Amino acid sequence: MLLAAAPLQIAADVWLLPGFADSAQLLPLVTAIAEQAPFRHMQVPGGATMAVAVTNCGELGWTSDAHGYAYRPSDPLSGEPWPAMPPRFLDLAVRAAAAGGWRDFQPDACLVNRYAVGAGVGLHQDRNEADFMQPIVSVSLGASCRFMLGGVKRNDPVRSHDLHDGDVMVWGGSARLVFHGVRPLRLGTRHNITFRKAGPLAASRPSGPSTSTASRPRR
Ligand code: MD3
Ligand code: FE
Repeated sequence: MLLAAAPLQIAADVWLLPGFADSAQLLPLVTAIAEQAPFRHMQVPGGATMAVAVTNCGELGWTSDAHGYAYRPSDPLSGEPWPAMPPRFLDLAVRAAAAGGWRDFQPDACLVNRYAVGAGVGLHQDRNEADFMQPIVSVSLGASCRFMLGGVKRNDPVRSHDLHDGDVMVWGGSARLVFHGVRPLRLGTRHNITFRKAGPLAASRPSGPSTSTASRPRR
């Protein structure tokens, strides 16, 4: 049994769950994912290469290239589907979202970031997901980092917080589109796992009595 502190609200709709995750259980699963879908440094629009190395598991994976960002069902390096999301990952993500107050989190995408010394990510928003009603859950493993938490406008004031091994962050609602980043790592290696509901909103279904395929209007 892990000793985890009580959830801390660090901003509106942003929760920190200190020590909620167990890196000894999770890091071997990260290693197994990377054996199927290796970490790589993706290009970003404009032509630069990310300092952070990434891979994915789950139905959809976050990708970037010179043309833009996209969630894709398969790994562009291999053409194969991303590795399945380990049940322990899904369980952790759903429990963390619930601890932050989001009761129906259905992540279909899991981005795994790897930071070496000197690697960081500048202020950005996560806005390539289809449904901003769903939160994001992020799990920090390994070396501590300092992350930056801004507001919904790029020039809003930024506050810094430390994230340590096993810390989990959950944010959504009014914080879903806040700018955030990670300062370059000073020491060690850090992994971060983020869980998102990336896929499209469910198609709206007729609410009346069910109709046969034959009588359904065609489009
Ligand atoms: C966002 N990852 O993958 S998650 C990303 O640590 C990403 O690897 C970073 O940004 C990482 O898109 C940051 C940590 C985090 C923490 C609190 C937040 C992101 C946040 C609060 C609001 C919005
Ligand atoms: Fe982000």
